[in-house]
Amino acid sequence: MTEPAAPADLTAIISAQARALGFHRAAVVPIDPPIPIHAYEQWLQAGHAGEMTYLAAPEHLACRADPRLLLAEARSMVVVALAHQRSDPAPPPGLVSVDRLRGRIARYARSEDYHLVMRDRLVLLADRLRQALGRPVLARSCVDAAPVLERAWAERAGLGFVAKNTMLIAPGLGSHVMLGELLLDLPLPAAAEPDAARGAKRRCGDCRSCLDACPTGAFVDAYVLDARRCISYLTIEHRGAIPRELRAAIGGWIFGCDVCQDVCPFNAGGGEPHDPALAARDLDHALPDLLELAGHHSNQLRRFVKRTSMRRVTRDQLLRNVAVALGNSGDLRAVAALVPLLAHRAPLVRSHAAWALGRLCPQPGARAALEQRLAVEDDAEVSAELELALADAAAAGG
Ligand code: B12
Ligand code: SF4
Ligand code: SF4
Repeated sequence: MTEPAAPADLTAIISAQARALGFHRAAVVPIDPPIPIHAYEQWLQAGHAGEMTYLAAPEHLACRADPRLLLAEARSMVVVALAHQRSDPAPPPGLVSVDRLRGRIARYARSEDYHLVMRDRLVLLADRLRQALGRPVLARSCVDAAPVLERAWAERAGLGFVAKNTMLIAPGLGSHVMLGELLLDLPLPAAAEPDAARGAKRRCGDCRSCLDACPTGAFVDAYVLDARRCISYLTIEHRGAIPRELRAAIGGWIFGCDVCQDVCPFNAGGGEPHDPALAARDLDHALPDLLELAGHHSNQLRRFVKRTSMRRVTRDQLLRNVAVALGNSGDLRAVAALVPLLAHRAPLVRSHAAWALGRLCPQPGARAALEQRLAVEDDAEVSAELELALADAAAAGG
């Protein structure tokens, strides 16, 4: 039986146990005073949250303003960071290069779902604390979905700094880290020298690479993102039709986007190794084959997203995204994969397949397929997309 730890040692114990559980960074921060939410409220008022209306629900706002509403007894918070893969795999022999018919999935979503991985480890961390203290400890784990201002708390805890692309950058790890928290009823002092705070004072300086590189121009300003234009929002959170004027800029992304991180100098170089649990599941998740995905039936798509963060999208959304990426491929082979999607049961999929075929005209077959579908289509919005696609095709000489 181990001796119960003195409270003064707890911060060190937490840090050591978090490391033992695989977290790359961990730091403790008192929960009082809470972080002001006016920047967050301004962001909501400007409409930047788009359809993510849950972010503005009164109870959600109240919790963000004071995490004690998530756990009344909470006195402190452990903030953890877990690094996911930051590079793409080399194409295997036979797949000469990453061709245009390979889509792109944000790196955090190619692996086992980080929500599950981090939640399980935070629960274990709480158990180990109970053991160390030899008494019950009230704890609540939060990963992404809970109404916590995760980046701002991570910054206050000393894990890193919030950068112009709004990402939390942890020195030595870059921004390819996922965040989680453990609320505790223990009155822990903030670490005198928070884990990994070294270099946290380095900021963006004059750099603005991410702001300039964003394909859809989603940054209103440094530190302010209009989610409605962000590819991550458009491919994941947005349920309906993707605004036509943004589709071409989405390129090959079918779930999320990493562009504003890829251009960041803080992400250059190898960095510390990622957690093995957050490595890409296989080649199909690292370099998804768009033709194959477009032909998948429901069960295959369900298997593809199973236990990954991609569970968040419906199969229709995923096919919508695949259709857009195929339309952007400029590759003749995409036509044969898109034509069957014109007859898909979901109008959302049919309309995006129409747009994609319009972009691929004058490839053989694309125009004829659009005309045939228009003759039988009974959904007004899909018919309108078919007509626009035919007009695009005519303008392009198809
Ligand atoms: C909604 C949401 C989104 C939205 C909106 C993103 C956004 N920038 O606001 C969309 C769908 C677009 C999105 C996209 C992504 N997301 Co997201 N998302 C969230 C979520 C659920 C809430 C974020 C939020 O509240 N946004 C509103 C803004 C106003 O708040 P904020 O970004 O936290 O900003 C704070 C600071 O920037 C600070 N601040 C504001 N102005 C200024 C100015 C200065 C000078 C400073 C220093 C600070 C500062 O105050 C703000 C409020 O306190 C969080 C999880 C969570 N519970 O927090 C994950 C989260 C932010 N997302 C995450 C990730 C990984 C992503 C993507 C990289 C996924 C991808 N690859 O596609 C992209 C990145 C896009 C980007 N550049 O932000 C991670 C970020 C990890 C990290 N290292 O920062 C989080 C923390 C999830 C997690 N648990 O790990 N996301
Ligand atoms: S994730 Fe992509 S679309 Fe969103 S802000 Fe970053 S670069 Fe722009
Ligand atoms: S690309 Fe430059 S401006 Fe953007 S987050 Fe990185 S350092 Fe900051």
